[in-house]
Amino acid sequence: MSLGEVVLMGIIHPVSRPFYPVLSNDTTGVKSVPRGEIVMLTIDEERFQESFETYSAIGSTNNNGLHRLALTDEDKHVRDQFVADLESLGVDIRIDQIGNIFARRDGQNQDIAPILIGSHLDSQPYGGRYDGQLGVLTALETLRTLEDEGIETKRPIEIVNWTNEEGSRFQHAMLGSAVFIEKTDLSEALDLTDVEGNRLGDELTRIGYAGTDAVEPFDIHAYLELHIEQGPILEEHGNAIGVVDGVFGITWLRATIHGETDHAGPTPMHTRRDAMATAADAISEINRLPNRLSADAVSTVGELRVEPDSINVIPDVVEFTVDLRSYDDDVVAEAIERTEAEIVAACNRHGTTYELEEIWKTRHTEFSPRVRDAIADTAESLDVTYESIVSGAGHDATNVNQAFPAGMFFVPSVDGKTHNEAEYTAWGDCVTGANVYANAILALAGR
Ligand code: HGY
Ligand code: MN
Ligand code: MN
Repeated sequence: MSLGEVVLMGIIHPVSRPFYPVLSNDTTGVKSVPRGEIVMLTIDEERFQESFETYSAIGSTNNNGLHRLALTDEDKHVRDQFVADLESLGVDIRIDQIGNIFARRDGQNQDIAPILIGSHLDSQPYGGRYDGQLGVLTALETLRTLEDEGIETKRPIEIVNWTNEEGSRFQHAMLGSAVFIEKTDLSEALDLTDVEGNRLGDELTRIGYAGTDAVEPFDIHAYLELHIEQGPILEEHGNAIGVVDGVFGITWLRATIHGETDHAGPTPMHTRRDAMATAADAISEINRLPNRLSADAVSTVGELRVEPDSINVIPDVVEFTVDLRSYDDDVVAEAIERTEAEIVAACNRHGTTYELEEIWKTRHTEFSPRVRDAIADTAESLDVTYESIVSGAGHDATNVNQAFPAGMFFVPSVDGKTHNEAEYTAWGDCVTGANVYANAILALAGR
């Protein structure tokens, strides 16, 4: 029975007053819900806010952001907090070999595929408090609310914190979920190193999250992730949530330009083989590329490394990364070709050479209509305004959707700001999102 039917049959509480579960007076402790009665869950706002503040204090920066790179001590501390919260819920916790933390809340029928809920707790170097964290805490609050109401859903519910969603310290992004669906090889992932040469597998061991559970995709009935929009649309349109149709395709490249060191003084300009001047030319052209490709195409050069990095030496090696995205995979393919053409042209001008490596590629994804409908039906039954939206940011749901029916919805980001300590979502929007999420999970899990 889809939520739509249940909404028609059930009692719908006007959103103006707090809605509360309509439960039978069954005294067995686990209250069962009479057939045909719709149960509208209301999360515990105080507890939700308290958790948000507790988690935000772990790895917090002076500007109210988060510095919680994957597998650092800060990530360990927030993982420990998450595990402690799961333990007090009495759910069955598992940690897999890439450090994904799962926990399972039993359903009436243990043999049918669970609903998977969650997001990520790692952050960008100077990121915001909502990216990823809000999704994990919304999922945690959903389990807590189901517990409060003594609701035993038909399906089991699994909650997850994915390892290294951001891909900032260890490239590539959405790593834990990619290993989970066997898109990225576990041993390759464990051998990834950060700029200081720390190996991912060793860091998992160091922080105590090198799980022993095999990384293998268990059957999932539906995955639902709540995330901040990380863009300006919902705020501009005044809608409370964005039901995500799909996510951009993304490709990450690493370019290395080779020139020749020489003295900054006596070396005439026309004899130089300047790797920095080459990179500068190429980067400014790469930045102009998207306008010539499509309305949604974007390109970003986020990392730059220079050798020998000395003020009076012409650089001989310059390395930079390129992040290319569009909802149209052909546009991304075109952007890759044109990026390489710009690098070749710049090398020809400066007498330098280059290497270009593809670090990561993920095609665009379109989410499950069934999950999208469950979100939209729930928003309608709660009288919450919503619109369809596409995500330029990558998410773990992209990977899960390649193996199981997945979906996402967004809550607004003030000024669209994100990957920035100023990232902010009004608390009322967080609570609205959490109520929609809890009820959509209840609808998907059935009772
Ligand atoms: O790269 C992304 O879009 C995400 O923040 N990992
Ligand atoms: Mn995120
Ligand atoms: Mn992010």
